[in-house]
Amino acid sequence: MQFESDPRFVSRLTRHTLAIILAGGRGARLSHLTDWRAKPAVPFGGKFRIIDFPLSNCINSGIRRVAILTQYKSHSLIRHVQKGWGFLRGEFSEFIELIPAQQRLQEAWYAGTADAVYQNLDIIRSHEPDYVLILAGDHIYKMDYGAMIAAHVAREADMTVGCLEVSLNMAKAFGVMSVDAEGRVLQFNEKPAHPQSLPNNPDVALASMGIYVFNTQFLYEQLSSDAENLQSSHDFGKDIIPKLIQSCRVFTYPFRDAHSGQQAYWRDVGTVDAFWEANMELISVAPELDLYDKQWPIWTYQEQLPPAKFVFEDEDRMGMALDSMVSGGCVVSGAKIVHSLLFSNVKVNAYSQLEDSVVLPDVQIGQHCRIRKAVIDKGCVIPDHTEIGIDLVRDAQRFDVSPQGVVLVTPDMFGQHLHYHY
Ligand code: ADQ
Ligand code: ADP
Repeated sequence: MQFESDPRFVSRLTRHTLAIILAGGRGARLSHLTDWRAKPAVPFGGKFRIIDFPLSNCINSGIRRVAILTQYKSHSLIRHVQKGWGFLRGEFSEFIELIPAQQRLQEAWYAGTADAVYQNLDIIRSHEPDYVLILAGDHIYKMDYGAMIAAHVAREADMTVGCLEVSLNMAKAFGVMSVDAEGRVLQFNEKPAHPQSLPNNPDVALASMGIYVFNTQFLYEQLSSDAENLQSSHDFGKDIIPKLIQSCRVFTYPFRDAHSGQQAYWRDVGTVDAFWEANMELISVAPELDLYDKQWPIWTYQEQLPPAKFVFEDEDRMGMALDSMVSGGCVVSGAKIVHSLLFSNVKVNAYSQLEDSVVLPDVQIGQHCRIRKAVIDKGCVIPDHTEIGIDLVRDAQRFDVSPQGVVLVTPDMFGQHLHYHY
């Protein structure tokens, strides 16, 4: 095998790969969390934004040429990437480049995901990569893309699709595949009404992660031919892959943990419930997603902030946090935080109680507030005596209550859209 005869095999592949992160989608199911920002810019895990995960995966995998395609409400995404991800060295041909939709080939914004890549083919060409790795900007996972590209090359594939096993009832939201014994894709159905299960397990389907490795020349040919097809919606899942599998070598790459061989952690925090749950999971004793792993650090932009502070005012006002994660710049003054995740710069004032909640950066919570099972968006100023998550019927009149009873509160709901922090 090439791996054994040439120990530099994988690093040579990653060095000749250009990653393209599709970061233009709104993520409408995240409700008001994506009213003013693209889904990849949504804060996650106390100090990150979702895009930090695919970006960190690229850097940790040795892929140092990355283009980020943006479209929907990209201001805070662009600002974050510019502030936090400018450390690569142009002299070594390393870059993380932001490419907004700009009607470069036609007088239209990006149509589907394939069109977003097609409209930038000349930029891709100018970098002369051997492989193009197409990624979604909106999933939480830690993955070594080098192993996926190596598998692609070892099988002499034209295209490789990262895949996961998902339960059959979830599969409707994915591209669903069937494969032969070697993992070659035989069928691909984008978001099928009746997903096909695995032959050996009727409860499970093989789903696309929406991440792809292409041989560069092959990608040019496919996108150019798709662009001429007036019937096409120019989407990888809907148009390109189903057509390719007839005549080309398209393989799956199962995303497994390198040590255990089990399916690895991967979350699409696409709904308020999933977002709340994935953040809450991080608080548990040994979460599946290890943010403390020095082998695979997640990078981000972070403000220089003082340590979190817990102020004991008197016996009735003991500032404390139990079973929680609290980021820098927070001040919990005579308030009680239980099983919650506070992002940077959150201030919680006396006699307030917070439980099972996720509080995004720059939030101020007044005195005597009771907050349960909530997601509080960045920049909210919560007035004294506010109750959230106690009476869901009343909450539904002014906030957003999810199917599983998570209350989402944004600055707009308090008429506070001018309180913006930079
Ligand atoms: P979806 O997630 O539904 O399915 P889509 O909405 O096209 O696919 O988004 C894919 C990625 O592209 C996201 O990161 C999104 O932000 C971005 N994006 C969408 N439109 C864009 C545009 N016009 N410009 C730039 N970026 C854009 C896909 C696959 C499925 C697979 C799932 C896995 O189509 O087959 O199962 O991902 O989540
Ligand atoms: P993030 O919370 O992702 O950091 P920002 O606070 O920077 O986002 O907001 C993202 C963008 O949306 C900014 O350009 C901001 O001015 C704009 N924005 C946010 N809320 C509103 C609003 N209510 N009305 C108009 N623009 C808004």
